[in-house]
Parts: sequence; C-alpha cells; structure tokens
Amino acid sequence: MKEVLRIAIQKSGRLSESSLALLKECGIKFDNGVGKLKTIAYNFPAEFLFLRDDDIPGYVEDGVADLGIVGENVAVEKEKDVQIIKRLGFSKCRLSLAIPRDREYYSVRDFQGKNIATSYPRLLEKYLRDNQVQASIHEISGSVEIAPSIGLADGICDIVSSGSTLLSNGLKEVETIFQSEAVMIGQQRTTPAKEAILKQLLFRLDAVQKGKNNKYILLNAPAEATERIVRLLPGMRSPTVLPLAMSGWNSIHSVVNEDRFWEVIEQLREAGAEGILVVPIEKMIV
Ligand code: PRT
Ligand code: ZN
Repeated sequence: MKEVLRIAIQKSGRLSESSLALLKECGIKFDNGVGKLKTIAYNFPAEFLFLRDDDIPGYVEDGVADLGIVGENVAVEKEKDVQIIKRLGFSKCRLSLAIPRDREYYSVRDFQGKNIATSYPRLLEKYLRDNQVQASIHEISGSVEIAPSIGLADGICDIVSSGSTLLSNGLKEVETIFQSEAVMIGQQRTTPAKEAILKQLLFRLDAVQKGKNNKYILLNAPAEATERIVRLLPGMRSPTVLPLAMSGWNSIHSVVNEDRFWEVIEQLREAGAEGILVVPIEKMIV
C-alpha cells in the first residue's frame, strides 16, 4: 500500500478552522464532514485524524500520527518526545500569571508561598523555578479564571488573548510566562517515503507563508525617479520596470515584505511614486 502522512488536527476548537484553512491553501483537498474522526486527502498522500488538542503530542510521540498541529503551549506542556517542525503563525496567545485586580503587585516574588491555579503545571513550574519562587500549583483542567473568586487560589496562570476574560473575572495580568502560536509537531523516526511527503508539504507551507508575509506592489514613477525607487524595492531578484504609454514615465512592479510595508510606502511617495497598487500574493516560491 502507498504510504501516506498521518496528520492530527484539532477536532473542534480554536485551532480547527485555521488548521483546515492552511491545509486547503496548500492545495490539499479532503472532506471533513461533521463527526468525522478520520479522512483521506483526494489529491495528496495524507490522512487526517481529528482529535482533542491535548492528545495530539502523545499520538505523535507514539507514531499513531506523523504530524500534528497544536498550540505551542500544549506542545511544550505535554513534554512528549516530539519536535516543532514549523511555526504556523496563527492562534497567537500568551500564558500569563494573573491576580485579583484590587491586589497590589510588585514582582514575581509576590507569588512566594501562594497558591496558583493552572492547566499548565509544567510550564508554570519551570517559570517559578527559573525565578526562584516557591509556590504551590493547583492543577485544574478548565474555568481557571474563577479560581481566585471561589477561594481556590491566590492567582492563576492561564492563556490570554484579548485579556477580556481576565477583565470580566476581576483579574489583572501581571507576568507573561510563555508566548505561543500554532505549531506543526513531528517526530524524528520516519520512513524515507514519509520524509519525502513531508518535504513536499513543507515546501507548500513555506510558499503559502511567504505569500502571506509579502505584498505585490505596482506603481508609476517619473523616469528620473526610477533608479531611486528600484533601490527601495529590491523585490525577489530585482523589480520589473516597464515604460508607460506616456513618455518619461515607468511602471515598477515588485514584492515588499509586510513588516517593512508602510515604511517603504512613505519612502516611495517621497521619491515621486504615484498610482501605487498593493495586491495580495497567494503563493510565493523564491
Ligand atoms: O477540545 P480541545 O481539548 O481540543 O480544545 P481546548 O478547549 O483545550 O482548546 P481551545 O480550542 O480552547 O484552544 C486551542 C489552542 O488555541 C490553545 O492551546 C492555544 O494555543 C490557542 N489559543 C489562542 C487559545 C486562546 N487563543 C484563548 N484565548 N486558547 C485558549 N484561550 C482561552 C483562555 O483559556 C481563556 O479562557 O480564551 C480565554 C482568554 O481569551 P481572551 O481573549 O478573553 O483573553
Ligand atoms: Zn484541550
């Protein structure tokens, strides 16, 4: 039988939609009907398992799945023998310590001798150890935010995204202990056939990610400004310069990184660029 790569993704939760969308952007088509626990791709040698995120690192360690998509917080917390193969850039969040809003706070030493409720005991333990704080960790699996108000703990260590859950539970964030995003995890032991499929998948993921991180830019510029503008827009190899029908003017096309985007736009305008169009890139292969 032909080998396929088994990829575990979250069945339903915060990672599901973006994980499915990313695989589809990689051109992998499959049917993920409600209630399905397993499906095979039509056009790529991959099979998908839909699981609870907490179980994914263990399945990858055991080799039941070759790859998995989970939050880095879960990947690290579970302490399984798996590697982060690729950072995926979505579901960004942080693991933070929080205490009741009306409590004064000076430093992490304020947690000395205190009770902290969390679903991430290993990450918290490491943080406390690194900061030489002795506190007792109370592990709970959900609704961590209510622990202080019901007298279960003095503070909590939980995932924060917008901060509104902390706010509505009368808590304030005092320390960030871990920054997280969705990651693809895998294990080293694999067959040459699966290694080759993984290589293809990583190539596609890279093209999608580069596409997202860059924009295609088109602009008009007077001929005498062209050299300066070309220097501002190095592009992939170098920008395309095409003459406009109106003499003395060029159209310049290039690619610009999202991080530098606004700064470059300012400089282009100063250099004499006009009619600037910015277009998203679906895939980028350099
Ligand atoms: O059912 P299953 O076990 O698969 O899912 P789950 O309920 O354990 O996980 P899920 O779907 O809630 O989250 C999956 C992953 O998404 C997490 O492991 C994180 O990596 C990531 N993520 C991103 C988040 C959040 N943002 C997030 N805001 N995980 C949880 N939250 C929760 C947090 O626990 C808190 O209750 O949202 C609340 C805080 O959000 P804000 O916006 O109010 O700050
Ligand atoms: Zn979970």
